[in-house]
Amino acid sequence: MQEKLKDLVARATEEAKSIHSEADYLNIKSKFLGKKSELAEYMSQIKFMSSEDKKLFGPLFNKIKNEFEKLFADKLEEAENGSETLTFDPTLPVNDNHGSLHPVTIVGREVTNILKDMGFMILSGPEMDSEYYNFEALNVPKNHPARDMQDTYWLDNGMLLRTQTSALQNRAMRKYGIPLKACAPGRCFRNEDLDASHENTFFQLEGLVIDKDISISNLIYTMEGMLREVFKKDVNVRLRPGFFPFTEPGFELDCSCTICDGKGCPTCKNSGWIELCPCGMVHPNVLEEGGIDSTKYSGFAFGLGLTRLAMMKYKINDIRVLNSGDLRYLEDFNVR
Ligand code: FA5
Repeated sequence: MQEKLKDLVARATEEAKSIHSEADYLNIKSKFLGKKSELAEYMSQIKFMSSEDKKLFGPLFNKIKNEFEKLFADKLEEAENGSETLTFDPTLPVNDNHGSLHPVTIVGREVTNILKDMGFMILSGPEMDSEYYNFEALNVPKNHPARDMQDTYWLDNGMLLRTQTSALQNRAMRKYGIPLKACAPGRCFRNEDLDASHENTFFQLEGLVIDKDISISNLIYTMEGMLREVFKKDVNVRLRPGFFPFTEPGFELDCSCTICDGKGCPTCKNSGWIELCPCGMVHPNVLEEGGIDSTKYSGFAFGLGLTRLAMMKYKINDIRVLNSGDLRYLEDFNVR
């Protein structure tokens, strides 16, 4: 009976939304409260109930009846006053389905907490940004071929959707100066051909450390410490030279593919490795553009692919499911 009543309340609440005139009101009132209504039918059964059920359902029937009367009358009043609004209905049955955090959110929080413990402050920047911050301040002038490395979504207003969280570097330098130890997780956008490891919308986490005597050893130490904490074990990583106009030298840090244990699969394009965290020493031009004397200070930066990290950590073999909105899939990550 309780289930039937819950269902009845849900239907009445839904139908009450369609009361726009007195005629609607009378029809719906008759349907849910009239002599031949479902509620009237349930109420007529009370005489056959045990005394225990009578105690339970008697007051419940009356409560529902009164609430229906009020609900329908309120809806009519709203319609007549022209002030129809969507209202929260406290009589609706509680929905047991609860949400869970997205795997990228879980990993993003983990990494930022690890970096926070290492003394990094956490920043965030705009997703719509200017050409200056996304490219020029990063030593990538107009017509520089490196712009082709990241297919950009240009907007009608002359701005762009940031292709990398590195767009935050110049702002961070200008705003906080040195010593600087900051990280910035955020969404990036690229007009990519999609495949198992490429999305057009994905998350990165930028890291930036600038001070006196910062060296490649500091960079490697930080990367290793961070990844060990994330995976909770030593992970197989390799560092190889990489080109980024805003680093000198620059590196690609790859992680052994956890989907195939490094044997080769479609996710890692049969290489056994996933490009995870490019990094390098901040280029002197970038420091100068940020108002920092490159003869006195040095720094390192990294751009961790957070979406790819979530894939590696949770052994997700296709990046596209992460943006698919398929709740059955996301329910596996039952973390709130
Ligand atoms: C960059 O975006 C640089 N800004 C990173 C950097 C920062 C280098 C600081 C040096 C110093 P790259 O284009 O390789 O580099 O992207 C960085 C990471 O983002 C990749 O390793 C990958 O993990 C992730 N990534 C890039 N494109 C995509 C994509 N289409 N889908 C999913 N993840 C991506």
